[in-house]
Amino acid sequence: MDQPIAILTGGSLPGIPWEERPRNDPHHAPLWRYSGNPVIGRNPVPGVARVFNSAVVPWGEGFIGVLRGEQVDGVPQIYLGRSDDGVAWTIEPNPIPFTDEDGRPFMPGYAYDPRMVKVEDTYYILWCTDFYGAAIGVAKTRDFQTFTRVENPFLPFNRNAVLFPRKIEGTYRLLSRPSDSGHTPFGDIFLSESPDMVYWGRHRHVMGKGTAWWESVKIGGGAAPIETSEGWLMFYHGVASTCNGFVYSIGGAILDRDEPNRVKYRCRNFLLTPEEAYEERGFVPNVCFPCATLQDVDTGRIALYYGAADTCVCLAFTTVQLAVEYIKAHSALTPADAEPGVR
Ligand code: BMA
Repeated sequence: MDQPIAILTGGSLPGIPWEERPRNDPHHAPLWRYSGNPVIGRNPVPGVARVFNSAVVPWGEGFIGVLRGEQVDGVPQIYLGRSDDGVAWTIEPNPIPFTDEDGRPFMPGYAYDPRMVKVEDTYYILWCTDFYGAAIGVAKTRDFQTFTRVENPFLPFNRNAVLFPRKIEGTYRLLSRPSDSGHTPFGDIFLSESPDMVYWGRHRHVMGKGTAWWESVKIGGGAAPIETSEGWLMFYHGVASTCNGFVYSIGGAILDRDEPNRVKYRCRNFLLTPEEAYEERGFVPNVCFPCATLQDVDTGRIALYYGAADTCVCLAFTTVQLAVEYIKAHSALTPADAEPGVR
C-alpha cells in the first residue's frame, strides 16, 4: 500500500455526491460514472435547450452551480442552479445578471464553459466571453446575489480559464488555453500570475498537447486543480481528431505544489472517454468535458462534474488515492512537460 495521499483543498464535505465503484466496473481507469447520469438534461427551464459544461461549489448546507445554458436562440449564457445534494438541481429562469464595478448591468454577448473557484472569501466565475472574439471573462461574488464583472484578464483569443483555489507565494494563478476564434485545431495550457486579479503576467507554458493520440490535437484546463500532498491534481480535457470530428476525453496530471508550471506526472491514458450513449450522442457527439470537482478531505472522495455531448451535465467519482496512484503509475512526460515553461 502506497503512502496515504491527503487532499488539502477545501474541508470536510460529508454531503458530497457519492456512489461506490460498481463491482462489475469494466474500466481499469480510476473514474467511474454516476449510475443516475445525466444529472441535468435537455430543456431544464423554459428558454434553455441544454445545460452542460458547468461548475459546482459547496454553499451553505448544499451546493450552488454556474451552468452553461444553451438558450433556444443558440446563444449560451450562465445560469445559477441550487441543489441540496449536488444531483437534483433547481435552475434560475434567467441568466446571471452581471454588473460592472459601478453596479450597472454588464451582460456578456455570450458566455460559456463557466468554472467557479473560491479564493479566500470570494467566488470567481470564469467563462469564455465575447471580447472581439472568444476571450476569458471573469466575475466575482461573495453572496450569489450580486455578480461583479472584473477586467478580462487576457487579449483574445483564449478559452478554458481555470483559477487555482489559493494564492501561491502571494499571487493568484490562472491556467488558460490560447486559441483561435473558431474550433481551434491546436492548444497548450499556460499559467499566468497576478497580484490583484487585474494585471496578469509572468506567463509560463505548463503542458502541450499530448503525444498520446487521445490528446494529440489540443488540451485545455478542466476542473480547478485540487491541492494534494503529491501536488496539484488536475483533471483536464484532451482532444483527438477523427474522420468524423473531434473527440473530447478527460485526462489527469499532477503539477508541482510551489511551481505549478512544472508537471510532475502526466497520465498517458485517458481517465474517461465517451462511451455511454449520453456522451456519444447529442448536440456535439463524443464529448466529455470536465469543469469542476467537489472533494472531501476526510474520506478523500472526489466528485467530478463534466459536460457530455454538449447536451447534459454528468457526474463521475474517484478518490484521491486512486486518481494519484493511477496517474503516477501511467505517467509519461513529454520533453516539453519537464521544462519550466519559459523561453
Ligand atoms: C469547445 C467548446 C466546448 C465544447 C467543445 C466540444 O470548443 O465549445 O464548450 O464542449 O468545444 O464541442
